Amino acid sequence: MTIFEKIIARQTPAKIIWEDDDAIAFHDVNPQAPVHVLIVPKRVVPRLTEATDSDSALLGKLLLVARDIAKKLDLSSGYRVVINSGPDAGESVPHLHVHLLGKRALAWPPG
Ligand code: DGP
Repeated sequence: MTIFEKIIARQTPAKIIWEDDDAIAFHDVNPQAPVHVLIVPKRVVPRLTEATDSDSALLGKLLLVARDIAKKLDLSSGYRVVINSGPDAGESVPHLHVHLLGKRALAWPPG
């Protein structure tokens, strides 16, 4: 069980800000910006590389949830949405998730 499955099952606490049958969103425990939210599908897809065409609705939903949370948290001056897939990207939890970062200027290119 990944840490995110434990959060979904309420076995590990998290600051949950949104949830429905398909996904959950909570604040990252190690925030890289004043707002750093993770949007996580409840069904385990380990990483984007392993997503299939049948996951298209779920993947689209994660982005639209990011849009809605950005609005709710007033990220009106901009925000970044990130998916780390695999070791070179720094993926540390093998359960697909979308990072939503905002409330500060974010450098480009990323490190
Ligand atoms: P990634 O490196 O893309 O796999 O991102 C994993 C993120 O998960 C990382 O930013 C830290 C966060 N994280 C890890 N463990 C926990 C936890 O127990 N609670 C919360 N809220 N976030 C966690």
